[in-house]
Amino acid sequence: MVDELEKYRKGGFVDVPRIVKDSLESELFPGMLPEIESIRETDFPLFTKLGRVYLDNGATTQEPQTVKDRMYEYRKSHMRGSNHSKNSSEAKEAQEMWEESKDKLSKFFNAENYYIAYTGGTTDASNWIATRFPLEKQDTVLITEMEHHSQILTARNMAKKVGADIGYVPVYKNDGRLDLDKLERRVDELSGKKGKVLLNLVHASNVSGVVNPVKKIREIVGDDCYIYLDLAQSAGHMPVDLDYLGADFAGVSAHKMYGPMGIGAFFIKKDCEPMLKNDVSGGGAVDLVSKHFTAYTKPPARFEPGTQDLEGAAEWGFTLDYLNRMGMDKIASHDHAIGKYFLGELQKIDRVRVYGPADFSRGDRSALFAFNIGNFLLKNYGEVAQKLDKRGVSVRDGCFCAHPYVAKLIGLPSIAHEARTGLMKLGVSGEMIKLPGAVRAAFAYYNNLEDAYKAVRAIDEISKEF
Ligand code: ALA
Repeated sequence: MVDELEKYRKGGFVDVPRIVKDSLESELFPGMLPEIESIRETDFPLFTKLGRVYLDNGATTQEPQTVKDRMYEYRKSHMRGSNHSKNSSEAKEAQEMWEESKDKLSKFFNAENYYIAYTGGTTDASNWIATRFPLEKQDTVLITEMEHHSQILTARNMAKKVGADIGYVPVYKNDGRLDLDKLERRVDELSGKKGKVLLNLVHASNVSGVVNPVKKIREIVGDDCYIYLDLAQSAGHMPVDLDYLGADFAGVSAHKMYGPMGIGAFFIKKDCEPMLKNDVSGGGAVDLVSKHFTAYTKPPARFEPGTQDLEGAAEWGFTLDYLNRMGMDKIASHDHAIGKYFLGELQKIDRVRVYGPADFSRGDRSALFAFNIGNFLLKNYGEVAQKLDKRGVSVRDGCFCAHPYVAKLIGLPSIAHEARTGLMKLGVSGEMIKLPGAVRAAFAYYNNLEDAYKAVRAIDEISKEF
């Protein structure tokens, strides 16, 4: 395929407009969705109408028109009901929809051995594990260096409350992959110690695109270590089989998988449910309350106090129907095909440095790419993102809510990062203190080859301006 593609190289870049004109996309980029143009026309007409190349899919994704329409019809034809009322027709109907949506989630993630509680999103789910996990002084929370702040801060908060230890599992600075040997050593050391171990683990990184080998990690850490898995960046891009991966707990957001904003889910392996505390509570989570006693209700209701986002759940259910029709395998292949092409071209642009694995050969990379133009100390990422936006390309720039990981990937010594953070905590500010970041382009199944091509050409042009 590579050789074939080389025939279409013109002025240093693969001549995508010619390939498209000759309808050779599927032949030259195996794995691409053959129906991509009709998907865009039916479900994402705004891309063409507004002339946007949307590559900020790591931050949030776009919702298909089919899902929006279905939700609109649902709202038009249904009266609202609450999850607390039992006998009104509206409440019954709303609760049926809610159960149906949960059922769809359970099937989608192969999570029949899990309880599912709705949350506000992945950050909310990280906070849930941090408030409900029965951490004690003799326990340890392990956090990988590639975690999002929602995983780091919540873990630190929970550990601080009881005086438990925190440990970091290092990543390799060249490609951002997790150091599995060090993880194994760390867990071995802890096995002689009294106390539980909880590992906060991201499935797919929002900075480097590294996809962690969760199943292998489960084997390494053994059954005695609890794993909380952050699915924010993987769920919309690849099939996720929770039962196979073997996580004890997991969190996900609907809006990163083409669904509505403001709703997510928290998965709890049924065996692990009894240990979880009721520190987030309220109406609906109980069977009986007296002035001095509380009889909590059964899971998952005991994890879902208050009036829930029943409409969000319905909409998410419609999204899951849509994704099931598309097929997550096909979505993953498409992401890969476009991502491979984009990465190859990006690497050819002078002075562009891409972080994370340099290719897709090990099957542990997603189509999300953080990069810098020139030395990271230039801190030009904001300007690059603005210039891309002016050319119609949406990306995210900054430190992606993963400061320790970004610092390591760009090559800032850990001591320098600690010193900067310490100074900032003391109120010192200024350009010197600010952590340098990067620009990030993240693909989704609705991006086509031209999107990637336009972004590559724009980045090339911009690179010459610095
Ligand atoms: N964590 C999200 C991102 O990486 C918001 O953009």
